Amino acid sequence: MEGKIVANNAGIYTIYSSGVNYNVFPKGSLKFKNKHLNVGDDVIFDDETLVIIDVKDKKNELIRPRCSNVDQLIIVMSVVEPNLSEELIYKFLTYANMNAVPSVIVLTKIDMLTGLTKVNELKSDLEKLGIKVFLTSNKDENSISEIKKVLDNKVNIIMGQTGVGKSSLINEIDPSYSRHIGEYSTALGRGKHKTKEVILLPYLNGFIGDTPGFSSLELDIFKEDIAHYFPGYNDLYLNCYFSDCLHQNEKECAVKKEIETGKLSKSAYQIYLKLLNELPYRKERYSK
Ligand SMILES: Nc1nc2c(ncn2[C@@H]2O[C@H](COP(=O)(O)OP(=O)(O)OP(=O)(O)O)[C@@H](O)[C@H]2O)c(=O)[nH]1
Ligand SMILES: [Mg+2]
Ligand SMILES: [Zn+2]
Repeated sequence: MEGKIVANNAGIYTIYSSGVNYNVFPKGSLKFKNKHLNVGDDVIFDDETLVIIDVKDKKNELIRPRCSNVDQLIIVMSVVEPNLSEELIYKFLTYANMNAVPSVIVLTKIDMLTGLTKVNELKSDLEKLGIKVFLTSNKDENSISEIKKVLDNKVNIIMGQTGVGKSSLINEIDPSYSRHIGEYSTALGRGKHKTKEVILLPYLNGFIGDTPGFSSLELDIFKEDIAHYFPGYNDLYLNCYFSDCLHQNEKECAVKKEIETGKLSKSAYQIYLKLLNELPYRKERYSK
């Protein structure tokens, strides 16, 4: 039979197939073939002996959150607790572009913010790049129904820092998922890592993936990646004079040209420069 791995509990995989969940083990020979398994993998399994026989080729594979065959990333960020970080949003979007996975942004806890000017500016900057941005909060039925519209028939993976409200959002989409909700610790300045594992929940011919929160420092992104995959900059480097242009002070830079003519946002470029400054070189890191 064919099915999709929707959870992994200490090496026992839950496979979802035609509306039924099976708890199965991988067959020993899978390991010899050097095929590892992630949540999201499509597999062939025996529903009588309950073993996984083979794993199909992966369309893509994310390291964080660890999962395969992702159709869409739902990047969740709260406007407070933890505070909105434009840098982090652009970093997550870069990560989505690096993996060639389409993404949308969901900004949560709007109920806790007075004054939406900054948030709306960010929204409009991102929408100019064709990125959908949703502003939401618990019990805000209008925004939740707008979010639902982009989820069907896809494997949607929710990603974001701990405590931003990923599991809460999933419960708003369908309360029967009954995901455990953590709390935000003002003392720690972050959430408490309530969700520990990636799990796929069936949703309208597709899935929604709840995932553990992680810090942006855990993402392997380097200067070279940001120059190629920063939102709006994709492929522009091909028109820069230097093939390894970092779009700073190099001559005949295609990105700088678009910023001068107003095609690309100046404020996003400031974030780009900040990220570029913080991130290490991919080359240096591996030559150590
Ligand atoms: N005021 C307000 N609080 C929210 C909202 N969404 C989530 N919260 C609160 O934020 C805290 C964290 O929520 P979770 O849903 O557990 O966050 P998470 O992103 O799943 O966190 P991890 O599982 O640790 O990665 C809880 O105290 C929620 O009640 C919201 O829209 N408004
Ligand atoms: Mg959670
Ligand atoms: Zn350039």
